[in-house]
Amino acid sequence: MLPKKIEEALNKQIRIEAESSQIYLSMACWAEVQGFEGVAQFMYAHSDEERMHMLKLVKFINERGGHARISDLTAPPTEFGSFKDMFQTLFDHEVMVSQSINDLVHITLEERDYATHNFLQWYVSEQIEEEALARTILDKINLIGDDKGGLYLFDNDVKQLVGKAAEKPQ
Ligand code: OFO
Repeated sequence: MLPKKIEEALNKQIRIEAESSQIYLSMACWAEVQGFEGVAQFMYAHSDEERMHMLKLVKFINERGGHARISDLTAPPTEFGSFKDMFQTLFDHEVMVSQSINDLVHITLEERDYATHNFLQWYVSEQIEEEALARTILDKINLIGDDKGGLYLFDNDVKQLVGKAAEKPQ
């Protein structure tokens, strides 16, 4: 049985994952209308991943006798300034998600809910990867600056990352 406190905390995380999915979907649209196909593909794929993170939580809560609650969401921005700003936003967002997962893990220890603690380890590893990926992309874009040719190559580069992410076990 899922302790009430854990159920509530996991439901908050459902909302965070759903909002992450919406933010990356909005980033995909912003990149796509500017003709940056690689970045758009990367963001569409990332948005799908976040939805999968959300669904994993939904199933876990319901299977353990809780009730996953689907709530309203805060609308994401629709403009992101520059690619550098956008990837900085992505990185900062992932750092916030990692903090939220850490807080959740902490609550499971307080409540002695070792099943949920074990379940959350997948998210802990996932966040290490996501932060590392966002950092790599940010480093690249900081090197390029506003150089148009560089951004074109960057867009192609990011496309390769979509294929690699698809090979990852879920
Ligand atoms: Fe990108 O974060 Fe989900 O967990």
